[in-house]
Amino acid sequence: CPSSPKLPSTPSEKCGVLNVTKTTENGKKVRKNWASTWTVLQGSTLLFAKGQGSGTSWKFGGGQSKPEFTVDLRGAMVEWASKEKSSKKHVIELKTRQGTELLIQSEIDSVINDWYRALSDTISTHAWE
Ligand code: I3S
Repeated sequence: CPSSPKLPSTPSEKCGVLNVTKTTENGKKVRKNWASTWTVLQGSTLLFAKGQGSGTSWKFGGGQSKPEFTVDLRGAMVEWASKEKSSKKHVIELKTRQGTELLIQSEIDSVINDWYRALSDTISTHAWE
């Protein structure tokens, strides 16, 4: 991952472009807004940065750019989303302890399976923190 040279890298570090939408924020339902999103797993934190299409805004960690949104995976839950949650294929549902719910999707089977595994592993690793 080229993202964040300043932060220590951990074995679980992973990054890539995924389709992401919030569905709930602090326990309140919000309207879906799927966006192609640069996603980085760092320790027990998941960081998101929406792109602006040109590709130049993908990276954070260099200069002043900041992740648009971060999620604390400690105590979170991850599962495959039911058909009611989305009509898309390969959708992961992520619920945080802070009451944020996200859907994370990729058209590519292997990509989303790897993320599912990485998120599940991270959540189990940090379960008692
Ligand atoms: O769960 P929903 O309401 O069927 O989700 C769809 C909507 O968010 C839709 O946007 P509008 O709010 O403008 O109708 C999105 O374009 C769809 O992608 C959402 O459904 P999927 O099944 O793709 O998650």
